Amino acid sequence: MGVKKTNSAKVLNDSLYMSLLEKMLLIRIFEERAAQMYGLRKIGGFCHLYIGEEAVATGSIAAIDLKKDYVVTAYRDHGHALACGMDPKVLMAELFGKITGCSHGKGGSMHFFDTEKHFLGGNGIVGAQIPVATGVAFSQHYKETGGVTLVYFGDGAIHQGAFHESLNMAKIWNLPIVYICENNQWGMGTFWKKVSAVEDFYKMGAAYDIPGMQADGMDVLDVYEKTAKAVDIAKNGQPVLLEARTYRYKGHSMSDPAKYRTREELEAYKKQDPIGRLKTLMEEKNLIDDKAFDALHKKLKKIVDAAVEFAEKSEEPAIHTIYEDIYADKEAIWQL
Ligand SMILES: Cc1ncc(C[n+]2csc(CCOP(=O)(O)OP(=O)(O)O)c2C)c(N)n1
Repeated sequence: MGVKKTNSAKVLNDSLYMSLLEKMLLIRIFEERAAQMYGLRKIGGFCHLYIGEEAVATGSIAAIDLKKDYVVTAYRDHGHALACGMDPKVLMAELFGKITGCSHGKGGSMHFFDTEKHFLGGNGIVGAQIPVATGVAFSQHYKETGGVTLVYFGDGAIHQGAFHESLNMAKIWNLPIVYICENNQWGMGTFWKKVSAVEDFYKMGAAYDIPGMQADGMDVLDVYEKTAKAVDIAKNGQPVLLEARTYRYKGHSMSDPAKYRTREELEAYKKQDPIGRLKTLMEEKNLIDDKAFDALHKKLKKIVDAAVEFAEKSEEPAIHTIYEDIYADKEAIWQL
């Protein structure tokens, strides 16, 4: 067995391959089930699936230490929440709008959140999570916790002023943060090259003297290694911009039939499927075979089945709780 060292304390070894495969497969099965439940109208509101992009959250979050590091993302947040170790039951219940959900059933798909797991959402406003995460990194720096923050955003969000203002502040304050652009190539129905002055997003940090890196977002091992390097740099007070080139298989949200792209384009990316690629590599290393993969699939499917059952059986939040959990200060404006 070859052990590949990174600059970080973490190393790529056999058990890490297995845990990366397991995590990506859990995200895939969880989301396929969520799509099915959406079709049955068990889930309402917006629901953005991460299918195809699993390697980005899985590889990058595996490279950090969630005892002190933090994760902040946008509305396409199911994969990041699961990669941070959130319970699929609590997440499915949130999708179902039940009281047992992580946001008491009042946040839904876009507002997964768990402070204990160091997962700070789940944000619906495009780009708004970037300054929030910059603030989290400021706190880590100020309190000298030794932690870093990973913040994720899309190719659509990178052109927001909030991104540029955040990078400038992160640089002048030497913040421990890695800005991760999940370039899935489509901002709703707009192809990224139509709206971007640059073709390589990782270069956009240069204006703020922030180093950039690029990862193959369909390759979980590449994402892992690049993130580990970026985190080592960020820990020394140098923010980093990491672009992960990836692809979403489904429409922007459940209501989008994705007619703006060709079947050929989609099929080309499916051939590079991150789960299939890791499985093939693990087969070559004799770490897995079809039988073991099927057993793993079965085990994870049971976890997701249990999550659906839990969500089905849970209660809806009582109507009188409608104004709770809105403000940090319990004295909400309507009560004054
Ligand atoms: C400030 C703001 N503008 C517009 C929207 C509507 N909107 C939601 S998602 C989206 C596209 C964002 O694309 P991208 O950043 O590439 O992320 P992806 O959905 O591909 O993950 C838009 C325009 C919004 N939620 N917030």
